[in-house]
Amino acid sequence: MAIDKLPLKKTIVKKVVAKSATAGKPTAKSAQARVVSAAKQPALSAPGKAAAVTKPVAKQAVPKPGKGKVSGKTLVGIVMGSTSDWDVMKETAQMCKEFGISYEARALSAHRSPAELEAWIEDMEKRGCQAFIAGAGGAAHLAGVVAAQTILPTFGVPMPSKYMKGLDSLLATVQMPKGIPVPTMAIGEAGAANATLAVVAMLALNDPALREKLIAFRAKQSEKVRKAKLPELK
Ligand code: RP5
Repeated sequence: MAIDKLPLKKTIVKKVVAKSATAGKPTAKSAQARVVSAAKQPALSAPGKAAAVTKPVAKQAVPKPGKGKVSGKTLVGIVMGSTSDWDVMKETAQMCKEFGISYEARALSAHRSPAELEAWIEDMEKRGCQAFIAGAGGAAHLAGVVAAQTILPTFGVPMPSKYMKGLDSLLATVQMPKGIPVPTMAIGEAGAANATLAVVAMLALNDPALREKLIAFRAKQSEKVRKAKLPELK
């Protein structure tokens, strides 16, 4: 249902970050995700229930289906226009895993499966989602379409594309009309990882444990740079 048609109580205006959901110890269960083939996507099941899972096109290992929850909430909705985006978008999921944040990853297209996308967004809101990350390539409308249907922060990740090297994806994602913002990341893996880091920073505002994790992450990163040595000349 489009957000302008929702009665106010159905939107998530008053939802706050669930401290308990992100402050707990990360477990293997906490970061499991679903990746569902857009092409083989069945009609979405009832809210809260997982749709049937099919094999992604990409050859790399994909997290086991289901159970992408901590304390009953799925905090981050990761969506991509095609399973072919997973190779890049798995960086978002990986970063969620690193911070112990629950997520659900889906392949749903703004163009090829708009009804399923809309239903998923609504379902995610009901399940306590706090932010969406959307990655798509080419005429990349996905992040904008997600942002148009929710008031939750929605971050865009432009996918590299075959002929225009992701410039098309970047412009399509970032050039949003006034009123529906899509904070847009860099093209590719760095953008995918940074999208999650942006969500982490947002959630950390109300979650001291997550804030500490983010500070530790930055410190570790700085230390790595400090210790880095350039190779000697031969
Ligand atoms: C976009 O078209 C997807 O996000 C993907 O980046 C691109 C190509 O999709 P496939 O043809 O590989 O499914 O919608």
